[in-house]
Amino acid sequence: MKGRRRFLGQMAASAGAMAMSGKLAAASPEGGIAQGGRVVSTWDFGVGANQAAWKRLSAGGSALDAVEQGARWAEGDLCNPTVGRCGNPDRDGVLTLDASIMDGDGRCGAVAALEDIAHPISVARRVMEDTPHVMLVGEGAQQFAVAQGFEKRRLLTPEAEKAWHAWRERAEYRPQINAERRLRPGDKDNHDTLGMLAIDRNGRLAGACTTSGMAWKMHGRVGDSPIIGAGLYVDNEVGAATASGVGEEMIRNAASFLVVELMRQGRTPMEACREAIERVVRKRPEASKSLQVCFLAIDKHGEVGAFALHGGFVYAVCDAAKQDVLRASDSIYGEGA
Ligand code: SD4
Repeated sequence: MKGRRRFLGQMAASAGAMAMSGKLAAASPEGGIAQGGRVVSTWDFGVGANQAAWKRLSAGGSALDAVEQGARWAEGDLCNPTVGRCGNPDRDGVLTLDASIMDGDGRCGAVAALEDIAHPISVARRVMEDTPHVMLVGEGAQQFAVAQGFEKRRLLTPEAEKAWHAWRERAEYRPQINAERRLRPGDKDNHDTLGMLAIDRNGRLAGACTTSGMAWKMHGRVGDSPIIGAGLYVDNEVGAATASGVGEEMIRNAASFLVVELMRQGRTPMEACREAIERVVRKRPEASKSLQVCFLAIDKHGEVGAFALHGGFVYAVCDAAKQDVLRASDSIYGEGA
Protein backbone atom coordinates (compact mmCIF):
# COMPACT_ATOMS: atom_id res chain seq x y z
CA MET A 1 0.00 0.00 0.00
CA LYS A 2 1.20 3.46 -0.90
CA GLY A 3 0.60 4.92 2.54
CA ARG A 4 2.25 1.99 4.18
CA ARG A 5 5.38 2.36 2.11
CA ARG A 6 5.42 6.05 2.76
CA PHE A 7 5.32 5.67 6.49
CA LEU A 8 7.20 2.48 7.19
CA GLY A 9 10.42 4.45 7.23
CA GLN A 10 9.10 6.35 10.20
CA MET A 11 8.53 3.31 12.35
CA ALA A 12 10.41 4.13 15.48
CA ALA A 13 9.23 1.56 17.95
CA SER A 14 10.39 -1.89 18.88
CA ALA A 15 7.80 -4.62 19.16
CA GLY A 16 7.88 -4.30 22.91
CA ALA A 17 7.03 -0.60 22.98
CA MET A 18 3.40 -1.24 23.62
CA ALA A 19 2.17 1.98 25.14
CA MET A 20 3.07 5.59 25.54
CA SER A 21 4.49 5.54 28.98
CA GLY A 22 4.28 9.24 29.75
CA LYS A 23 1.15 11.16 30.51
CA LEU A 24 0.75 14.60 29.07
CA ALA A 25 2.55 17.33 30.92
CA ALA A 26 0.75 18.99 33.79
CA ALA A 27 -2.28 21.11 33.06
CA SER A 28 -1.51 24.41 31.41
CA PRO A 29 -2.23 27.71 33.17
CA GLU A 30 -5.57 27.82 31.35
CA GLY A 31 -6.42 24.54 33.01
CA GLY A 32 -6.41 22.64 29.73
CA ILE A 33 -4.19 19.90 28.44
CA ALA A 34 -0.70 21.29 28.01
CA GLN A 35 0.58 22.12 24.57
CA GLY A 36 -2.63 21.71 22.69
CA GLY A 37 -3.63 18.09 23.26
CA ARG A 38 -2.82 14.80 21.59
CA VAL A 39 -4.15 12.68 18.74
CA VAL A 40 -3.64 8.96 18.12
CA SER A 41 -4.63 6.75 15.19
CA THR A 42 -4.54 3.18 14.03
CA TRP A 43 -1.99 1.93 11.53
CA ASP A 44 0.86 3.61 9.68
CA PHE A 45 -1.42 5.85 7.64
CA GLY A 46 -2.47 7.26 11.02
CA VAL A 47 0.68 9.40 10.87
CA GLY A 48 -0.70 11.46 7.98
CA ALA A 49 -4.20 11.51 9.44
CA ASN A 50 -2.83 12.71 12.78
CA GLN A 51 -1.03 15.55 11.09
CA ALA A 52 -4.25 16.69 9.44
CA ALA A 53 -5.99 16.51 12.83
CA TRP A 54 -3.11 18.22 14.58
CA LYS A 55 -3.47 21.29 12.38
CA ARG A 56 -6.87 21.80 14.02
CA LEU A 57 -5.87 20.82 17.54
CA SER A 58 -2.74 22.94 17.65
CA ALA A 59 -4.69 25.95 16.39
CA GLY A 60 -7.03 25.58 19.36
CA GLY A 61 -9.71 23.61 17.51
CA SER A 62 -11.96 21.09 19.22
CA ALA A 63 -11.16 17.40 19.41
CA LEU A 64 -14.32 16.79 17.37
CA ASP A 65 -13.21 19.05 14.50
CA ALA A 66 -9.75 17.51 14.67
CA VAL A 67 -10.90 13.89 14.32
CA GLU A 68 -13.24 14.78 11.48
CA GLN A 69 -10.37 16.43 9.61
CA GLY A 70 -8.04 13.52 10.31
CA ALA A 71 -10.59 11.01 9.07
CA ARG A 72 -11.26 13.09 5.96
CA TRP A 73 -7.56 12.99 5.17
CA ALA A 74 -7.58 9.20 5.30
CA GLU A 75 -10.75 9.04 3.23
CA GLY A 76 -9.59 11.39 0.55
CA ASP A 77 -6.09 12.72 0.39
CA LEU A 78 -4.43 9.40 0.85
CA CYS A 79 -5.43 6.90 -1.79
CA ASN A 80 -5.87 3.96 0.53
CA PRO A 81 -7.40 0.64 -0.52
CA THR A 82 -8.94 0.20 2.92
CA VAL A 83 -10.55 3.55 3.70
CA GLY A 84 -12.71 5.96 1.72
CA ARG A 85 -12.88 6.58 -2.01
CA CYS A 86 -9.97 4.27 -2.94
CA GLY A 87 -11.27 1.37 -0.84
CA ASN A 88 -11.63 -2.17 -2.13
CA PRO A 89 -15.22 -3.22 -2.86
CA ASP A 90 -17.33 -6.03 -1.48
CA ARG A 91 -17.48 -9.39 -3.21
CA ASP A 92 -20.10 -8.09 -5.63
CA GLY A 93 -17.81 -5.27 -6.70
CA VAL A 94 -19.67 -2.57 -4.77
CA LEU A 95 -17.71 -0.12 -2.61
CA THR A 96 -19.58 0.48 0.64
CA LEU A 97 -18.27 2.76 3.35
CA ASP A 98 -18.84 2.74 7.12
CA ALA A 99 -18.00 5.55 9.56
CA SER A 100 -18.79 6.86 13.02
CA ILE A 101 -17.95 9.92 15.06
CA MET A 102 -18.45 10.57 18.77
CA ASP A 103 -17.60 13.17 21.36
CA GLY A 104 -17.04 12.79 25.06
CA ASP A 105 -20.50 14.08 25.94
CA GLY A 106 -22.07 11.06 24.25
CA ARG A 107 -23.09 12.82 21.06
CA CYS A 108 -22.60 10.46 18.14
CA GLY A 109 -23.46 9.78 14.53
CA ALA A 110 -22.79 7.01 12.04
CA VAL A 111 -23.37 5.79 8.51
CA ALA A 112 -23.11 2.25 7.24
CA ALA A 113 -23.03 0.69 3.78
CA LEU A 114 -22.89 4.14 2.22
CA GLU A 115 -22.23 4.16 -1.54
CA ASP A 116 -20.80 6.84 -3.84
CA ILE A 117 -20.18 9.51 -1.22
CA ALA A 118 -16.51 10.31 -0.66
CA HIS A 119 -16.53 11.47 2.97
CA PRO A 120 -18.65 9.20 5.16
CA ILE A 121 -17.18 10.71 8.33
CA SER A 122 -18.67 14.10 7.52
CA VAL A 123 -22.02 12.51 6.73
CA ALA A 124 -21.81 10.75 10.12
CA ARG A 125 -21.22 14.12 11.76
CA ARG A 126 -24.27 15.57 10.01
CA VAL A 127 -26.33 12.61 11.23
CA MET A 128 -25.16 13.50 14.73
CA GLU A 129 -25.82 17.21 14.42
CA ASP A 130 -28.77 17.51 12.05
CA THR A 131 -30.99 14.51 12.75
CA PRO A 132 -32.62 13.01 15.83
CA HIS A 133 -30.95 9.69 14.95
CA VAL A 134 -27.58 8.06 15.49
CA MET A 135 -27.15 5.89 12.41
CA LEU A 136 -28.33 5.92 8.79
CA VAL A 137 -27.61 3.04 6.42
CA GLY A 138 -27.48 2.29 2.72
CA GLU A 139 -29.83 4.16 0.44
CA GLY A 140 -31.26 6.28 3.25
CA ALA A 141 -27.79 7.40 4.27
CA GLN A 142 -27.02 8.30 0.67
CA GLN A 143 -30.28 10.23 0.27
CA PHE A 144 -29.52 12.16 3.43
CA ALA A 145 -25.99 12.92 2.25
CA VAL A 146 -27.19 14.22 -1.11
CA ALA A 147 -29.87 16.34 0.60
CA GLN A 148 -27.09 17.78 2.77
CA GLY A 149 -25.13 18.81 -0.32
CA PHE A 150 -22.60 15.97 -0.55
CA GLU A 151 -21.67 15.09 -4.11
CA LYS A 152 -22.76 11.67 -5.36
CA ARG A 153 -20.26 10.10 -7.73
CA ARG A 154 -19.03 6.64 -8.57
CA LEU A 155 -16.01 6.04 -6.37
CA LEU A 156 -14.60 2.65 -7.30
CA THR A 157 -11.10 3.25 -8.64
CA PRO A 158 -9.69 1.30 -11.61
CA GLU A 159 -7.11 -0.21 -9.21
CA ALA A 160 -9.79 -1.42 -6.81
CA GLU A 161 -11.82 -2.84 -9.68
CA LYS A 162 -8.74 -4.65 -10.97
CA ALA A 163 -8.03 -6.06 -7.50
CA TRP A 164 -11.64 -7.24 -7.29
CA HIS A 165 -11.40 -9.03 -10.66
CA ALA A 166 -8.16 -10.67 -9.55
CA TRP A 167 -9.79 -11.78 -6.30
CA ARG A 168 -12.78 -13.21 -8.18
CA GLU A 169 -10.50 -15.33 -10.30
CA ARG A 170 -8.95 -17.03 -7.31
CA ALA A 171 -11.85 -16.90 -4.86
CA GLU A 172 -14.36 -19.54 -4.03
CA TYR A 173 -17.56 -17.52 -4.24
CA ARG A 174 -20.36 -19.03 -2.22
CA PRO A 175 -23.82 -17.57 -1.71
CA GLN A 176 -23.74 -17.24 2.04
CA ILE A 177 -20.15 -17.10 3.06
CA ASN A 178 -16.95 -15.85 1.65
CA ALA A 179 -14.49 -18.58 2.41
CA GLU A 180 -11.60 -16.71 0.92
CA ARG A 181 -9.32 -15.72 3.77
CA ARG A 182 -5.91 -15.97 2.26
CA LEU A 183 -4.69 -12.96 4.18
CA ARG A 184 -5.78 -12.67 7.78
CA PRO A 185 -8.19 -9.73 7.81
CA GLY A 186 -6.65 -6.85 9.68
CA ASP A 187 -3.10 -8.13 9.64
CA LYS A 188 -0.21 -5.98 8.62
CA ASP A 189 -0.65 -6.62 4.91
CA ASN A 190 -4.41 -6.55 4.91
CA HIS A 191 -5.60 -3.90 7.27
CA ASP A 192 -8.36 -1.40 7.08
CA THR A 193 -9.89 1.32 9.11
CA LEU A 194 -8.70 4.55 10.50
CA GLY A 195 -9.63 4.74 14.16
CA MET A 196 -8.66 8.12 15.60
CA LEU A 197 -8.92 9.49 19.14
CA ALA A 198 -8.11 13.02 20.24
CA ILE A 199 -7.99 15.07 23.39
CA ASP A 200 -7.98 18.83 23.00
CA ARG A 201 -6.42 21.56 25.15
CA ASN A 202 -9.59 21.73 27.22
CA GLY A 203 -9.38 18.04 28.03
CA ARG A 204 -12.34 17.16 25.84
CA LEU A 205 -12.26 13.89 23.95
CA ALA A 206 -13.57 12.82 20.54
CA GLY A 207 -13.12 9.91 18.19
CA ALA A 208 -13.70 8.96 14.57
CA CYS A 209 -13.65 5.65 12.78
CA THR A 210 -13.85 5.23 9.00
CA THR A 211 -13.40 2.27 6.70
CA SER A 212 -14.38 0.50 3.52
CA GLY A 213 -14.61 -2.57 5.74
CA MET A 214 -13.12 -5.91 4.97
CA ALA A 215 -12.36 -6.33 1.30
CA TRP A 216 -14.62 -8.84 -0.50
CA LYS A 217 -17.13 -8.87 2.38
CA MET A 218 -20.69 -10.00 1.63
CA HIS A 219 -22.82 -7.25 0.13
CA GLY A 220 -24.72 -5.64 2.99
CA ARG A 221 -22.24 -6.68 5.65
CA VAL A 222 -21.61 -4.01 8.26
CA GLY A 223 -18.58 -4.19 10.52
CA ASP A 224 -17.84 -2.62 13.86
CA SER A 225 -16.57 0.74 12.66
CA PRO A 226 -19.95 2.52 12.43
CA ILE A 227 -21.34 0.84 15.55
CA ILE A 228 -20.99 2.99 18.63
CA GLY A 229 -19.53 0.87 21.42
CA ALA A 230 -18.00 -1.66 19.01
CA GLY A 231 -15.56 0.24 16.78
CA LEU A 232 -15.59 3.50 18.75
CA TYR A 233 -16.55 4.79 22.17
CA VAL A 234 -15.79 8.07 23.90
CA ASP A 235 -16.57 9.36 27.39
CA ASN A 236 -15.06 12.59 28.76
CA GLU A 237 -15.24 11.16 32.30
CA VAL A 238 -12.91 8.28 31.42
CA GLY A 239 -11.32 8.14 27.98
CA ALA A 240 -11.88 6.77 24.51
CA ALA A 241 -11.23 3.61 22.53
CA THR A 242 -11.31 2.45 18.94
CA ALA A 243 -10.68 -0.81 17.12
CA SER A 244 -9.40 -2.36 13.94
CA GLY A 245 -9.49 -5.93 12.70
CA VAL A 246 -12.32 -8.36 12.21
CA GLY A 247 -15.35 -6.29 13.16
CA GLU A 248 -17.55 -9.24 14.06
CA GLU A 249 -15.41 -9.83 17.15
CA MET A 250 -15.71 -6.20 18.23
CA ILE A 251 -19.48 -6.31 17.84
CA ARG A 252 -19.75 -9.58 19.78
CA ASN A 253 -17.87 -8.04 22.69
CA ALA A 254 -19.09 -4.42 22.57
CA ALA A 255 -15.37 -3.99 22.55
CA SER A 256 -14.66 -0.26 22.50
CA PHE A 257 -17.26 0.25 25.21
CA LEU A 258 -15.62 -2.57 27.14
CA VAL A 259 -12.19 -0.91 26.91
CA VAL A 260 -13.60 2.39 28.19
CA GLU A 261 -15.46 0.64 31.02
CA LEU A 262 -12.29 -1.19 32.04
CA MET A 263 -10.48 2.16 32.19
CA ARG A 264 -13.35 3.46 34.32
CA GLN A 265 -12.60 0.63 36.74
CA GLY A 266 -9.00 1.76 37.00
CA ARG A 267 -7.11 -0.08 34.26
CA THR A 268 -4.56 1.89 32.27
CA PRO A 269 -5.35 2.23 28.56
CA MET A 270 -2.95 -0.58 27.73
CA GLU A 271 -4.28 -2.87 30.47
CA ALA A 272 -7.82 -2.21 29.32
CA CYS A 273 -6.96 -3.02 25.69
CA ARG A 274 -5.20 -6.19 26.78
CA GLU A 275 -8.09 -7.36 28.92
CA ALA A 276 -10.53 -6.76 26.07
CA ILE A 277 -8.33 -8.82 23.76
CA GLU A 278 -8.28 -11.61 26.37
CA ARG A 279 -12.08 -11.48 26.41
CA VAL A 280 -12.14 -11.98 22.63
CA VAL A 281 -9.84 -15.00 22.99
CA ARG A 282 -11.86 -16.53 25.84
CA LYS A 283 -15.05 -16.30 23.81
CA ARG A 284 -13.63 -17.82 20.63
CA PRO A 285 -10.25 -19.40 21.31
CA GLU A 286 -10.00 -21.34 18.06
CA ALA A 287 -11.09 -18.49 15.80
CA SER A 288 -8.74 -16.14 17.63
CA LYS A 289 -5.76 -18.03 16.28
CA SER A 290 -6.43 -16.86 12.76
CA LEU A 291 -8.07 -13.46 12.94
CA GLN A 292 -6.74 -10.10 13.97
CA VAL A 293 -8.26 -7.74 16.52
CA CYS A 294 -6.55 -4.52 17.67
CA PHE A 295 -7.53 -1.89 20.22
CA LEU A 296 -6.24 1.62 20.77
CA ALA A 297 -7.23 3.75 23.77
CA ILE A 298 -6.53 7.11 25.39
CA ASP A 299 -7.57 8.16 28.88
CA LYS A 300 -8.77 11.56 30.00
CA HIS A 301 -5.21 12.51 31.01
CA GLY A 302 -3.90 11.78 27.52
CA GLU A 303 -2.16 8.49 28.35
CA VAL A 304 -2.25 6.13 25.38
CA GLY A 305 -2.21 2.33 25.18
CA ALA A 306 -2.85 -0.37 22.62
CA PHE A 307 -2.97 -4.14 22.37
CA ALA A 308 -3.59 -6.64 19.58
CA LEU A 309 -4.40 -10.28 19.22
CA HIS A 310 -1.58 -10.86 16.72
CA GLY A 311 1.63 -9.00 16.03
CA GLY A 312 1.83 -6.33 13.38
CA PHE A 313 -0.48 -3.68 14.79
CA VAL A 314 1.01 -0.20 14.77
CA TYR A 315 -0.47 3.11 15.81
CA ALA A 316 0.53 6.71 15.37
CA VAL A 317 0.84 9.34 18.09
CA CYS A 318 0.99 13.09 17.58
CA ASP A 319 1.31 15.93 20.06
CA ALA A 320 3.31 19.11 20.40
CA ALA A 321 6.48 17.15 21.15
CA LYS A 322 6.16 14.43 18.52
CA GLN A 323 4.43 14.85 15.19
CA ASP A 324 5.04 11.52 13.51
CA VAL A 325 5.69 8.77 16.01
CA LEU A 326 4.64 5.27 15.10
CA ARG A 327 4.54 2.59 17.79
CA ALA A 328 4.06 -1.15 17.68
CA SER A 329 1.53 -2.64 20.07
CA ASP A 330 2.19 -5.77 22.03
CA SER A 331 0.03 -8.79 21.28
CA ILE A 332 -1.07 -12.18 22.58
CA TYR A 333 0.38 -14.06 19.63
CA GLY A 334 3.50 -12.73 17.98
CA GLU A 335 3.89 -11.93 14.35
CA GLY A 336 3.09 -14.79 11.98
CA ALA A 337 1.32 -16.91 14.62
C1 SD4 B 1 -14.44 -4.09 9.71
N1 SD4 B 1 -13.00 -3.42 11.50
O1 SD4 B 1 -15.14 -3.68 8.80
C2 SD4 B 1 -13.22 -3.28 10.08
C3 SD4 B 1 -12.09 -3.77 9.26
C4 SD4 B 1 -10.73 -3.52 9.84
O2 SD4 B 1 -8.51 -4.01 9.97
O3 SD4 B 1 -10.51 -2.70 10.67
N2 SD4 B 1 -9.72 -4.25 9.47
O4 SD4 B 1 -14.65 -5.14 10.30
